[in-house]
Amino acid sequence: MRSMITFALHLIVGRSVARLTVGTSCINDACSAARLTISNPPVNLFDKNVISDLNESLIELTGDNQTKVVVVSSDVPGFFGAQIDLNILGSTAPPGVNASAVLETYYDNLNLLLSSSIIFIAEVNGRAWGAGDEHILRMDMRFAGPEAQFGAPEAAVGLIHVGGLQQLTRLIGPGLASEYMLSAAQVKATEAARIGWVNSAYPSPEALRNHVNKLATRIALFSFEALNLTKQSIAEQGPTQQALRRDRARFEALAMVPVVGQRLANIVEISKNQSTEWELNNNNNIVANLY
Ligand SMILES: *[C@@H]1O[C@H](CO)[C@@H](O)[C@H](O)[C@H]1NC(C)=O
Ligand SMILES: *[C@@H]1O[C@H](CO)[C@@H](O)[C@H](O)[C@H]1NC(C)=O
Ligand SMILES: *[C@@H]1O[C@H](CO)[C@@H](O)[C@H](O)[C@H]1NC(C)=O
Ligand SMILES: *[C@@H]1O[C@H](CO)[C@@H](O)[C@H](O)[C@H]1NC(C)=O
Ligand SMILES: CC(=O)N[C@H]1CO[C@H](CO)[C@@H](O)[C@@H]1O
Repeated sequence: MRSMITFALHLIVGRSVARLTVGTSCINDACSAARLTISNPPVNLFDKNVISDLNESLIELTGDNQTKVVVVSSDVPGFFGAQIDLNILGSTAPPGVNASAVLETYYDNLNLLLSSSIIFIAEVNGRAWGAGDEHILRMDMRFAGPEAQFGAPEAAVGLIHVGGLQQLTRLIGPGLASEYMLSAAQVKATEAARIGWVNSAYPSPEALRNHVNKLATRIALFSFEALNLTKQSIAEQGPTQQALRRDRARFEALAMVPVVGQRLANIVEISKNQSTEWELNNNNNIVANLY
């Protein structure tokens, strides 16, 4: 049913056909406020399909001269977005998959969220671990529902929260960012709202959606130019592209360490290839099972 509605909206606004893992729909009549829905059950793993569908969707929306605001959400219960598919990072990439090309697209997407003139709003009512958290941190605003949890598992793997580390540090400050990232903590919605990881938290999914839709619709009343230049100016307070390049170099150096590769392979194995049961409590499971 949902995909039929999405498809009908595509026809109405002349958008291209829905992709496998990322759906597009309109929030207001003009479709200047739109929604991207990530749909890669069971855990919204950032696998090669999500990464390439997101890339296409972001490029299409940025170039359409119509979309001003995009809400990004999930239709997978319990998850906004899990980690990256660890098979891509480790030595277990399936045959025919060019892991380094997938990773390049992953970083392109993180950069597009910052450089696009579109205002991105994360609507999070599920777990945002690793890659999921890196994406929301690069959006312009974040809001949480009762099922939301946030966390950077990377330190427990032997890596860094590459695409989100600098943003999180600016949002919540170096002391709290150190505490949460260095301990690979799992942070609930109300705590995330209290410290500024998200703007605010809502007691029900309906209240969350109502707030986000109203906000997106109101922002979409205003001119492209004012929205874009406000975003560009705010970005001057944020980390530079060079900062991400330096963090990528740090990440890649750590990923080459043999014990890290071993740990990635261990996690793929004992998590039964990142199963739902494992991912529900990902960070705590890594700590409990590997240390
Ligand atoms: C958007 O506007 C630019 C500049 O006016 C134009 O070059 C481009 O073709 C437009 N794109 C679409 C999809 O209409
Ligand atoms: C894999 O992707 C990288 C980066 O995009 C590219 O440089 C390389 O040529 C690709 N390798 C193959 C075998 O296609
Ligand atoms: C947004 O503003 C930047 C300047 O800060 C400009 O380079 C870019 O072309 C603008 N984008 C749009 C879509 O107007
Ligand atoms: C593990 O999961 C990934 C991502 O869903 C999938 O591409 C891969 O085929 C799976 N590997 C095995 C051995 O099941
Ligand atoms: C694989 C793919 O489509 N990559 C694209 C992702 O987005 C960037 C723009 O930032 C394009 O240059 C890539 O071609």
